[in-house]
Amino acid sequence: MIVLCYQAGEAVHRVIGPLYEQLEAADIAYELVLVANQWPDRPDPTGQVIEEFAIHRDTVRTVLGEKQGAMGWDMRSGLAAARGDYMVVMDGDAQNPVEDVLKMYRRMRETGVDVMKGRRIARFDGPYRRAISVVYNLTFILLFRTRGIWDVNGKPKGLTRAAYEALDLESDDWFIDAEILLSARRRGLAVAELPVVFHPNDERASFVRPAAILEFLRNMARQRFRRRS
Ligand SMILES: Nc1nc2c(ncn2[C@@H]2O[C@H](COP(=O)(O)OP(=O)(O)OP(=O)(O)O)[C@@H](O)[C@H]2O)c(=O)[nH]1
Ligand SMILES: [Mg+2]
Repeated sequence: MIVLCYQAGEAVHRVIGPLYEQLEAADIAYELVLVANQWPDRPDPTGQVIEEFAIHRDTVRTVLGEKQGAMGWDMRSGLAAARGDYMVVMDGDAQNPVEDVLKMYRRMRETGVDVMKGRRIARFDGPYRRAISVVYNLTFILLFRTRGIWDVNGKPKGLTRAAYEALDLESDDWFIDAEILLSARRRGLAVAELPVVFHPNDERASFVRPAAILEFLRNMARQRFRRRS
């Protein structure tokens, strides 16, 4: 189980505390990988917070490198550090209910799918974010013909180890979510969705600003062009 903790600070306890308790109670062999890579010029206290959490818990490990990319980089560094047969990634900002991690793991085992993603059926992060998401997902379906898949960026994201190895992910930014789905489809892997609820971020404003939207558009165009050539 991998939690992306970048810039979460003390608030990360709201996620890793309950998640650890649930994993301990679940009677499964697990490890919890907490990722808080950081930029050298941007202090982030989260590294220390998760180190203190991990130090007394054998099943908890930290990934605390120097950041060389955005969310995709962090997700890839967490996946690379994880050793389990199933990997489930979630954000450390408490927007997803913690219990969805175990729910996804169990659903993956029951159904035998290779890749699973959260699909936000109820989201409370505001009309602006919802609108951006709808436009993004419609554009995505039109460009890539991914009918049946909605909410590309929904988390948690679950991968079997075999799927992770086959996907050979390379995105360093937000496009990693799209890359997982497109790459899985290209390889004929089974992808399924888990309906989830998405809460507002109480700690900070959305990171999805105009620059992020431009980055999404650039990525989609690049990927689409690559597929054609
Ligand atoms: N924004 C951002 N998030 C990062 C980065 N690296 C890792 N992350 C992780 O990515 C996760 C998702 O980012 P969020 O900005 O919360 O994404 P979101 O919830 O889809 O969108 P907003 O809540 O609208 O910002 C966070 O929990 C971070 O831990 C980074 O460089 N930038
Ligand atoms: Mg968030």
